[in-house]
Amino acid sequence: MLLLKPGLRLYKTALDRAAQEALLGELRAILCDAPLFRPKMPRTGKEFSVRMSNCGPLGWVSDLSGYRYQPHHPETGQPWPPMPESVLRLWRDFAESPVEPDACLINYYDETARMGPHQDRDETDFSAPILSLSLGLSCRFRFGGESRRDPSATIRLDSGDVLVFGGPARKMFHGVDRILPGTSTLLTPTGRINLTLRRAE
Ligand code: MD3
Ligand code: FE
Repeated sequence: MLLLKPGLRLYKTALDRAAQEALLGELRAILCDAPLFRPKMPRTGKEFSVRMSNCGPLGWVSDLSGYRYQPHHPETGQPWPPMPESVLRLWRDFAESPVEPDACLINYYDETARMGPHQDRDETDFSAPILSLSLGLSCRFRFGGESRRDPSATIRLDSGDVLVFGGPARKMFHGVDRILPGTSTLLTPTGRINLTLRRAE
């Protein structure tokens, strides 16, 4: 485990290649039920470059009316598929939290997608950490402080890495500067999948 700053823990290759492939099989089944959608920015309606889906009781969505957690897919109207046991196990193994996650956001990045610096503030309980798992192409991940103006640093996240954001790191600014093409053969078509496990309510 690497402590990047207070509350920010990195576990390199928390999942080995076989475990990544097994989890990917489960994610493919989830994405058949709950297809990736392209969220839009509130007010402007500008589309995200990242496509998203969710599993678990609640899913994060964004559209013209705002950001929120809701129990159904915004396009199919169906409830989100359940969180796989392997995903819950990740939380139990690494999150060091007594509460269970009720939301798992699935982000898909093609080679050109990025995510600008932002804070995650749509949850009601900030005492629970957020756990992120990276699969597929590596990325340059940027993290800073609680103010947008605070200095920031970057690290490379590779397939199988787990990051846990808790305590003083829970409200830090963070984003994905860019995807690094040619760094993984896990996904076909190529790209990066990031799972974020959260306690939304
Ligand atoms: C730090 N996703 O979905 S995961 C997001 O790689 C998001 O897809 C990025 O930021 C991705 O909101 C980064 C890492 C992450 C997730 C949540 C955080 C970092 C965080 C919440 C608080 C602080
Ligand atoms: Fe975020």
